[in-house]
Amino acid sequence: MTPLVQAFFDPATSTVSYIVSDPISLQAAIVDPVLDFDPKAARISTASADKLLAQIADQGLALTYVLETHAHADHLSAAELIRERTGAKIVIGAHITQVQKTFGPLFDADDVHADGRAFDHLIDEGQTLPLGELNISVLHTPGHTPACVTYRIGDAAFVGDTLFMPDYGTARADFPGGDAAVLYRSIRKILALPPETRIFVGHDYQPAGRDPQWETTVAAEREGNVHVRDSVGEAEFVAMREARDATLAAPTLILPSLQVNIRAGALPPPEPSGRVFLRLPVNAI
Ligand SMILES: N[C@@H](CCC(=O)N[C@@H](CS)C(=O)NCC(=O)O)C(=O)O
Ligand SMILES: [Fe+2]
Repeated sequence: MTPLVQAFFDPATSTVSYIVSDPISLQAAIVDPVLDFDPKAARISTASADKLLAQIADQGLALTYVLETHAHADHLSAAELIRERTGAKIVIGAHITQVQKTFGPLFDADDVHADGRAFDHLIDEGQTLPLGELNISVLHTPGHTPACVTYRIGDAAFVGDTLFMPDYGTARADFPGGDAAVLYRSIRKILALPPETRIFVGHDYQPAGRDPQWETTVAAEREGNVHVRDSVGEAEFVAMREARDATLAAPTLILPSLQVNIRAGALPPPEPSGRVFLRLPVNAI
């Protein structure tokens, strides 16, 4: 029950996207694809998504799903682009409705319905989807955002922004709907999986300038994660996380990202002129 996992690191946002496939049936899913965005020129490009799709085509894989671990606040999602190009279905945690409810009004995004209809499958803990001979199962792992999920496929777990590599620690918990204690409990749930479970993280911020890394195990995280190794209790974690979050600036792309990602990676509808705008609400976050 071992899927093939191929990782793609985006240095601009430190995001790791994945192609995960069943070696028998060649059914594949993409996890957390990036839509490239240059904020200086408000220019979108598709090099990162093109690379994923070229790899899928080269390897003769059949893409069935785009799996979103959460509504990202630091990069735009290429889910909609990939759905348009391939017909793949977009999957996200069911609590995305809460995130849409928070951020739709912030952007006066009247086209965003807070019922998740922009996505194809809203999934929650305990639900599964088939991936060839393998199963995609879901853990609800909130804390970084209310809708964060972890996807388990065979011996692999795609944990999004919960824990990162052992030498970096964990995700921030200060976005709207985030909660450090809730994050701690979600991480403990992940770390209760079998110790040999392969963990694939959603970002790597390359501590001390080391090369990017994205794969570890439950055992290695329990033994050595600098924020949540087994000896760290909830109160200690929450104090550390809240103190650290108080020092963090907003992600560079938070405003462009959220308004696109609550639309499953679609841009806002065009204005009567035909031009498409992203909105920057002033003093709103
Ligand atoms: N400097 C980055 C920060 C992005 C960021 O805040 N990332 C979130 C995940 S979406 C996080 O958990 N960061 C942990 C940290 O910065 O310690 C940016 O501007 O994009
Ligand atoms: Fe995130």
